[in-house]
Amino acid sequence: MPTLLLHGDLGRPAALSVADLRGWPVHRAEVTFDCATNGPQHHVFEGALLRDVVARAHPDLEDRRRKDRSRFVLAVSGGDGHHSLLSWAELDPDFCGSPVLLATRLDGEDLDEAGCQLVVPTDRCGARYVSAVTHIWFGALEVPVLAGVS
Ligand SMILES: Nc1nc2c(c(=O)[nH]1)N[C@H]1C(S)=C(S)[C@@H](COP(=O)(O)O)O[C@H]1N2
Ligand SMILES: [Mo]
Repeated sequence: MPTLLLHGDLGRPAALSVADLRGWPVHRAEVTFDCATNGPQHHVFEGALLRDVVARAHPDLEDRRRKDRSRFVLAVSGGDGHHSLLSWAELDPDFCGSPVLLATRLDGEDLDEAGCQLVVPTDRCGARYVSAVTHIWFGALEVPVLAGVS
């Protein structure tokens, strides 16, 4: 069964199957997104809120001011090498509070065989609806300190 690896600046990184993702409250999203090649797509997704899944992995966000939380990002990878980025602020209720899902069901069919799918209901286009998610990296933007550059 496919699993996704949730890793990065987390106290408790996790390998999660689609069945594991059913351990969070289920949210539903009925969405229409545009695909550059196939036109408008209409789907019903059910699954866990990505922010709930990340919260249980002990992200390095505790006691951080909003301003300090605003530099965290999530990189979501599909098994075929398709990658998309989200900012933590998109998910954080103090900012956009977008109900981004890790879907366990698509149009009434379980995704256990295929792997979970990222659902960004606020997106107009389908590019970030990453299917067969294998990795999610969570972490903060760091500015490199380069010797000799000021
Ligand atoms: N893993 C993976 N997910 C992906 C893509 C991809 O190439 N690989 N394409 C994206 C794009 S561009 C669109 S429009 C939607 C299409 O979703 P659909 O096939 O369910 O209509 O999937 C998205 N998710
Ligand atoms: Mo697309």
